[in-house]
Amino acid sequence: MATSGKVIRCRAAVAWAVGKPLSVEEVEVAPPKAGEVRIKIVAAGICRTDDHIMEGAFPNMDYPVIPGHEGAGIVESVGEGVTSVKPGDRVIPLCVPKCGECIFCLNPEANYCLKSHFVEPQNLMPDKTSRFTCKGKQIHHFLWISTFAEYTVTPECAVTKIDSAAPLDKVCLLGCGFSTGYGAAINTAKVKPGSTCAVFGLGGVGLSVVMGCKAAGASRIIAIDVNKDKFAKAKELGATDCINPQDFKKPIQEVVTEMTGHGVDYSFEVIGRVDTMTAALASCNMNTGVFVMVGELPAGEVVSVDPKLLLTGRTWKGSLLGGWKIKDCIPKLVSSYLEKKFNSDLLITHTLPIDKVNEGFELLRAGKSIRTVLLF
Ligand code: CND
Ligand code: ZN
Ligand code: ZN
Repeated sequence: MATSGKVIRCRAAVAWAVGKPLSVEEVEVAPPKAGEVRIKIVAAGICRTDDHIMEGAFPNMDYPVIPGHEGAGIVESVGEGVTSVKPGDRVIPLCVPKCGECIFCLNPEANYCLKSHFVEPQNLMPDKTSRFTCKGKQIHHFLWISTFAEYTVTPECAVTKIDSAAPLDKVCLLGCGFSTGYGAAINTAKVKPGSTCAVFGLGGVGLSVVMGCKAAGASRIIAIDVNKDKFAKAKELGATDCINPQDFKKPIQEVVTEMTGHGVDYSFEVIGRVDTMTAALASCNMNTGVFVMVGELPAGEVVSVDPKLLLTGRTWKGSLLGGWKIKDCIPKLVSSYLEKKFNSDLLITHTLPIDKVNEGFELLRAGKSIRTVLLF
């Protein structure tokens, strides 16, 4: 391509400091170095995790930074030695990479590679430099993929090729929200047919958990949110009961336990709060109940629990990116999307140009959107 090997000037949403709205700027994006890929991002979804950056709640974050970890695009150019993608390929950047060599990449049961952010911060490329500059300043990467940029650079291990027929403005959700929620039910909880589930939080990720529980054959799916405007969509996607904790005097875990006799088989927290994590844990049955934590607590916050809750047999699990081995699984999920095995389009409530990125975050905070897709 004509731009190959050159610096590209383009738009990106930059978080200059904690507590400031994003600012859409012209940035310079350097060509990919060896082992790296430069991607023209076509569409990016807004996930709550990006909001944590602006709040200063995301662990190990350096500023200024370009957020965004859900997106889809087309490879513009590749650095030396890159073999798995070539210019023109449609791709999804991966917020959990696959180095392919670490003990967890080699373990079929694990998906969190040792090159991932919580192990080794990904604010810079693996060679500890950045490909982004703006107004003469170095701008940091986020999770190695920074999808809120018209062009971004990722290591090859953080990008995967998808079917060229995939509509990028739709399958961008498979980069995080949909895959995270759907996989939490299918891979992490391993929901069984005929079982009962409770899902706390009905945002883009929580509603994807509802879809996963339904696809796995759950007979009862209790959807819980303080925003009753989320209930219609939850029912459409498979929830059998929708409840608002604010409508009850007693704690919501008691309500769920009474509704089901002894608590659900599987509970999920998809909000990122201490109180709802404890409530979700206590909502699954004391013997075989499985609680899956998907929501992310602000950096430094801790949950304290009565160990008796676990002593009787409950299991507390965490799930990142739905437990998928993401480099291999995303292309398969895209194929399933194209075969209409699930309809993640139902999660997209708004589409905005990148210049209106802050409007997208306001819609999310106000509980008016599920997923907003930003278009470049
Ligand atoms: P979003 O903000 O869209 O959804 C959260 C939902 O929770 C909203 O519908 C709220 O109304 C609801 N809610 C808020 N407070 C309460 C409460 N006290 N009781 C009941 N419901 C409440 O967020 P999202 O769906 O984009 O993300 C959800 C969480 O998942 C968030 O913590 C995000 O950081 C995390 C996440 C995890 C992962 C992963 O890999 N584990 C990946 N991406 C995002
Ligand atoms: Zn690895
Ligand atoms: Zn996310």
